Amino acid sequence: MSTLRRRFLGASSSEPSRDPSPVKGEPVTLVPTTHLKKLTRKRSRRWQWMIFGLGGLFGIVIAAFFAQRHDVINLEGLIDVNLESLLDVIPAGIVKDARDLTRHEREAVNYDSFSVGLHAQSQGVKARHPVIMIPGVISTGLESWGTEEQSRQYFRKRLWGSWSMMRALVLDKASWKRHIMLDKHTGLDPPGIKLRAAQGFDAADFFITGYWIWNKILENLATIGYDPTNAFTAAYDWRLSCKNLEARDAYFTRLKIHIETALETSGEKACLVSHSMGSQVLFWFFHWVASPEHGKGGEDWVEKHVDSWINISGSMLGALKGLPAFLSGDMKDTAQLNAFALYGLEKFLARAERCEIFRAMPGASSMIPKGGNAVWGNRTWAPDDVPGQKVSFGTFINFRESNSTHSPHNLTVEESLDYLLTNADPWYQKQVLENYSHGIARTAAEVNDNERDFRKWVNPLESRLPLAPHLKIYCFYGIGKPTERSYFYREDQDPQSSVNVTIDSGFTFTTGGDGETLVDHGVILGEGDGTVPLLSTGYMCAKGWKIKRYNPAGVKVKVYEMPHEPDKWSPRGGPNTGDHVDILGRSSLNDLILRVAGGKGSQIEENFQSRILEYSEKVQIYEE
Ligand SMILES: *[C@@H]1O[C@H](CO)[C@@H](O)[C@H](O)[C@H]1NC(C)=O
Ligand SMILES: *[C@@H]1O[C@H](CO)[C@@H](O)[C@H](O)[C@H]1NC(C)=O
Ligand SMILES: *[C@@H]1O[C@H](CO)[C@@H](O)[C@H](O)[C@H]1NC(C)=O
Ligand SMILES: *[C@@H]1O[C@H](CO)[C@@H](O)[C@H](O)[C@H]1NC(C)=O
Ligand SMILES: *[C@@H]1O[C@H](CO)[C@@H](O)[C@H](O)[C@H]1NC(C)=O
Ligand SMILES: CC(=O)N[C@H]1CO[C@H](CO)[C@@H](O)[C@@H]1O
Repeated sequence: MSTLRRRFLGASSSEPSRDPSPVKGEPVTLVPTTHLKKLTRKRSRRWQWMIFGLGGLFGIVIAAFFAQRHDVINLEGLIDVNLESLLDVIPAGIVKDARDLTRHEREAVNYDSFSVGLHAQSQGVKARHPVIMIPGVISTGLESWGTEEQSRQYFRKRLWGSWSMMRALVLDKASWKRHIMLDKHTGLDPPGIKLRAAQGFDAADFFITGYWIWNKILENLATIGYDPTNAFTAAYDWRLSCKNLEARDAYFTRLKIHIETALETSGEKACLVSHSMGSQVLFWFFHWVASPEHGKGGEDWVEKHVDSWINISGSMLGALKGLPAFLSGDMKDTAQLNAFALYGLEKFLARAERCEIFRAMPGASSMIPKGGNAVWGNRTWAPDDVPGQKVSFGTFINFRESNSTHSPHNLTVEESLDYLLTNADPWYQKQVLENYSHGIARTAAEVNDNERDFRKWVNPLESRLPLAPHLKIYCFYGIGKPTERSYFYREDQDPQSSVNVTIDSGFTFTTGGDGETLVDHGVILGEGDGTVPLLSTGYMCAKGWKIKRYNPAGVKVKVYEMPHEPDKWSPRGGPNTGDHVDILGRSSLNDLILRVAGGKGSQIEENFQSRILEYSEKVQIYEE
């Protein structure tokens, strides 16, 4: 077995995994649609397009189907009735395959509904701790509440995460951009425009109708006795920085009050469930709530109010694929939810425009990788390199050849960040530097001081876990899905382009031999959940929080890794997917959540299958 293969299968298992990994003898593309192998890359893109378009379609008639919104939706009827009227905006090719898709989607949505909950219930697991869910970046819908002339047509429509978004994007791009982009200097809505996060379970149960996000978890929670009185989705406007989330929406104040009320009414501490960027928001909350200048809850607030934190696909150290988006507006089609939401962006916006939009979403900048070279490696070495690897992951941005003086040399993650900041407009530079921090605190004294500095609060390498000795943290994440780790870039020759560099997407190869590395369209693939690299999901849980200064109270941290074993027939990967987003529908993940919420988390055994422990030892962060 090649190194590459072993790596994607998880290192410690020498026997073949139940469902062979995506890497099956044939070159892997970044599009993880193994179930659609017969489709070409091009078709599968079309397919995303279709889901997107169709999802929006359902949105339009959503009211009619509200009662049966989950699972079986009568797609055929919808298509006949509505597609005609929308042909002006949807490319014709999409319509053709609609029926095909309908079938796929229905199968995909149907598997296993409620079954995990029923099984847990039969084993005596029942609702105990109030559950509060904090969704990830991009998956929360954003609604327009502006009442000025330009916004009236969008009133209470979702300009993010619905057909309205697509429609606005196609019909009036300038207006859509004006709505979605925050003011460059305040990081808040521009004058006259008002976009707010959708609220309640509806905010994140489905991204677009038929495309579930949290709905499976809701089904299973309901089966063991949860309902709106003891479960709650704390949706937020992910475009905002944490600081502005509080300033504009009093988001953290509301979250605090909600958790306090939950304790008061149920007599039980809360179980917090966060996904992806939600983990960062929650981590920030823990600092905020204890701070005498901010939440005023006191150092023991978390200890008194929170039983457990389930941290799903948490990306504390950032998602590397965010950097190219900010740097050059590049978005590889990863068939993730992101690509899904962003597909329209890719289709209708030039790279420079996308770059501009991303930069005008300060919340998303919290995903910029943290820890610098100590975590991500230098030009010749990275902690997650395997022996014999030809191109180290450490050079984050590789230039094959350099033509002009403008072109930078190869860059590490740390250097890329500098490059990004020095080349970006001053307002962006200012926003990032004034609101975030990407370094490492090497001493306990430094960590303690940082409790007073809100910029450090999304970075677990510069701030600590709450002083809550009875808090339990569960880190659940997928492994074994090829994930963007570093890039080949080239200079952008296009004189129209204001972005000087771009991913060298004409470049695909495997290095072959021992230490094989896969480069797909300019992207060097490493380990992870398809979106977030293993180092980012796993490091803090496996090692970082064992370092005293980052976890002085000794909060218990349990890791459960879930290998990516997608079903071939299911567009969403089925019950054993490890994908960053689709994992929310994974059976074992649902089962674990129910156990923790039901107060039986202590029965969960740790499960390590990747080489994260080995890699973590090589990360250059040590006890004081
Ligand atoms: C990169 O880091 C490795 C491991 O610490 C070290 O051996 C190597 O000399 C470093 N290389 C450079 C170019 O700094
Ligand atoms: C940058 O990296 C590429 C591939 O890793 C290598 O071929 C090239 O020589 C490097 N360039 C410089 C200037 O180091
Ligand atoms: C859990 O959360 C922390 C902080 O949010 C993060 O460092 C860690 O990587 C997360 N991982 C998972 C998978 O839970
Ligand atoms: C270098 O410049 C030549 C001529 O201008 C161009 O054809 C080539 O694509 C450039 N190479 C890179 C890597 O930009
Ligand atoms: C592109 O390069 C020019 C010249 O070096 C520089 O002034 C400009 O800021 C760069 N633009 C971006 C977006 O990096
Ligand atoms: C986006 C954001 O939160 N920007 C803030 C960054 O920090 C400065 C200084 O505290 C604020 O003025 C910005 O609003």
